[in-house]
This record gives sequence, C-alpha cells and structure tokens, in this order.
Amino acid sequence: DPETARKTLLQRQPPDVQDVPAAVRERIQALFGEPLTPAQAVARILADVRTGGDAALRRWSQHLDGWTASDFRLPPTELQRALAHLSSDLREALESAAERIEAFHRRQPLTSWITQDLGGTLGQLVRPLRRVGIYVPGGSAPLPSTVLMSAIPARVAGVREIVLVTPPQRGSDRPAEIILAAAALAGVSEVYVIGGAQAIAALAYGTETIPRVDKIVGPGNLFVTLAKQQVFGVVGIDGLAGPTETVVIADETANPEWVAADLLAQAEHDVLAAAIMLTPSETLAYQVQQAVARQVAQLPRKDILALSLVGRSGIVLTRDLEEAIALSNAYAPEHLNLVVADPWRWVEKIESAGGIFVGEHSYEVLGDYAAGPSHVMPTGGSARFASPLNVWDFVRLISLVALDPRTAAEVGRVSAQLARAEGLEAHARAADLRAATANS
Ligand code: HSO
Ligand code: ZN
Repeated sequence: DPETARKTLLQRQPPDVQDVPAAVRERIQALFGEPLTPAQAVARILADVRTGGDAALRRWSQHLDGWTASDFRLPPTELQRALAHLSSDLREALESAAERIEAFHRRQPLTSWITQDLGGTLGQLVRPLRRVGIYVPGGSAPLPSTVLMSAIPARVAGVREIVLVTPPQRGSDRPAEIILAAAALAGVSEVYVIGGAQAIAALAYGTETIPRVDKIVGPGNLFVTLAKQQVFGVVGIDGLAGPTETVVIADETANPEWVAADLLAQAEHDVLAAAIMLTPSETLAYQVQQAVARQVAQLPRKDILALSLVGRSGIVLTRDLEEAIALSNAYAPEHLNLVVADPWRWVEKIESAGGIFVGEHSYEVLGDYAAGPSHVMPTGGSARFASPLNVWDFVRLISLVALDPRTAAEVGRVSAQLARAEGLEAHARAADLRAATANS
C-alpha cells in the first residue's frame, strides 16, 4: 500500500538521533563505563585527541582497533610498492576506472571570472583547498574504489596535499594492499593508518605528527559520521554519509533478473543498506521477488543480505509511474535507476537524487566503479540539498572587488545611508571621508 510505504520510506533519521543497536550500546558501556550516547562518546574521543595529540590518538587506536603502532604514517614508498605488486589485470582495471573518473571530473567547469561591466573590475577567483583528508572505511570489505572516487576529484581540483586515513585491516597492522595501490594511482600524498572518530579528530585538530587538514571527505560508520558532524566548522566536511540506498523505478519492460541483481548488489553492502523497487507492474513485482529469492541463495554475503533485504528494502506497488516518481522525489535517494520504456521522458521530472542511472544498460554497479561520476553521493534524504562529491568540494571562491572611482563614489553614498540605518556611524564616516576627498 503506497501510503504505508510512503510513511516507512520517509522515516529516515539523521545520524545523531538514530536508534542505537544494542551491540553498540554495550560496547560504549564497556569502553566508557557509563551509558553514553554515540554522540557523547565521540565528543569525548575528540576532546581527548584535541588536547592529548599523538599519545591520545595512539591510546584510542589501541583501545578501539587493537592497533599498537609506533608510527601512524605509512612511508610513501609503500604506496608505489603496493601498486607495483598488484596483478596486471587488477592494475589495468583500476587504471581504466581512474581514467574515466578523471575524464568526467575534468569536465566540471572550475573557472574564475572577472567582469568590467559593474564599474571597475569584479569577479571570483577559484582556489583549490591546500590540504584535504580522505576517510576510507575498513569494514567488511576494503573498498579501493572509494579511494579513487574521493581522491581523483580532489586532484583534478588542484589540491596538492591529499591525506588518506584508514584503519588497519582486522588482525593486521596495515590497510589492504589494494587500498594502498589505489591511493598511489589516485595521487594520494600521505597515508595514516588510523580510523574511527580518533582519525577524524587528528585530521581536524592536527597532532604532533599529523598536520591538520582544511576539509574531511568520505564515508564512514556512525562514529566517523558523528565525529565529522562535531568537527564541522573547525574544518570543512563533504556531508554526513549514512547507509547506502538505491531506488529502482521499473515497468513491465524491465528484465526481472537484472533488476533483482541490481537490488542485491546494493543490499550486500551493509545490513542497513536500502534496495527499493517502485513499480506499477504487479507481474514485475512478483517476478523480481522470485528472482531475488533465487539469486540470494547463490551469494556469499547471505548473513548481510538476510538482514538488509527485510530491513529498509522492499518492493512498492504504485498506481502508475507518476506516483513512483513522486515517491522517489520525496525519498531523495542516493541512487535512482530508471528501468522503464522511454526513460528519458522521466529524467526531467526527477528533482532529488544523488545520481540518475538511465535505462537498463546504465546500472548502478557501473557507477560504483568506473562510469565516471564519484560514487560518494548524498544519502539519508540529503539529496534534497546536497550533491555528489565533485571538484567543487575541493575549491573555494574568493570574491574580487576593484571598483573604479566613479562607481566607488556612488556605492559609497548607498553604503553610508545603509550604515546609518544600521546605527553604525564609523562605517558611515569611512564612506563620507572618501566622498569629501572626491569632491575637493
Ligand atoms: N554503492 C556504494 C559504492 C560502492 N559499491 C563501492 C561498491 N564499491 C555507495 O554508493
Ligand atoms: Zn555498491
């Protein structure tokens, strides 16, 4: 029933008020000896690293990741070494993905402009950020694609210092080799083997060995996301990544096996991942349901799929495609797949989505790896106001004001008048002084 579906779909909560799983609550209790909320636990870690620097960072890494490093920094030669040791097939795949990602981002216009039409010279200068931090999660599968999808837009934007932080792989003191190889290819300049909220603190405040960055980007777990939220203002952040989401809008022309495969690809990420199909076709709904059940039996990540497929995922039968589009616009999904006859007809009706995948040949997995756009896209309904990670995330504008004397005099009169209306006499006089000189 679309009404219930609508309500369920739109129930998503921001990270700081989400229901906290029991396991997380117990872990916090064990670590801190009191029942803190995740946000409170994160605040403590941040404050501790802020004042305690490397020593605090080491303590939390040991405590949370069981990681007892003498040095967090991975020697830069390790990156090239990892790349050199990669199998040639894998290396070629990474390189060809990297090429397409770079080519796409090179097309995003980043141009300063200047006009002489407003009385003198006015304009905007585009300047790349000096130093950015990229967080790459450890998790159940290391994702080298996320390294490419975050670092390449930064490099294309002109960022010189691209710092990657990632936790050690479970049972090891290093990240996965393929993460390092991807970092080498993407042009990462430094790697620190740290994770969690403590890594975000180190990037935001700096420590004795880790100089602070200007902006932190990239997805992470609940703790990383809350940490980014709390350090915002001290540094820039790209957004608050939640669990990944896909909406497939399909009609009776869709291939049910393919749609099922696409839903499962999304659902295998994480128990909280959302894989949703909206369709007016009862036949397709039934066929996809059957196909999902059949295909899931042959997949390795069954334990995750078993939970994600019943959690935030599902099939919604809509009255027609218009209703499906309206529902999707309200949900503002990270990914929207249009698997309908004449998909272009619907593209202009899409108001909110991280990315639109048009037609059955442009399925989301291509976008995850190598189509071109960054796969770091707005989740949790934030596509209402946010964009996929892109070169604009890695620059800022400087406004340029160089008025000619005649325009300055005119603007000066307006300014003095407004200043007096604001009760700011010193402002008004700064303008009056110039007017007096101009008249004498
Ligand atoms: N679908 C994920 C990205 C990803 N998939 C990385 C595979 N590797 C979130 O957009
Ligand atoms: Zn994916």
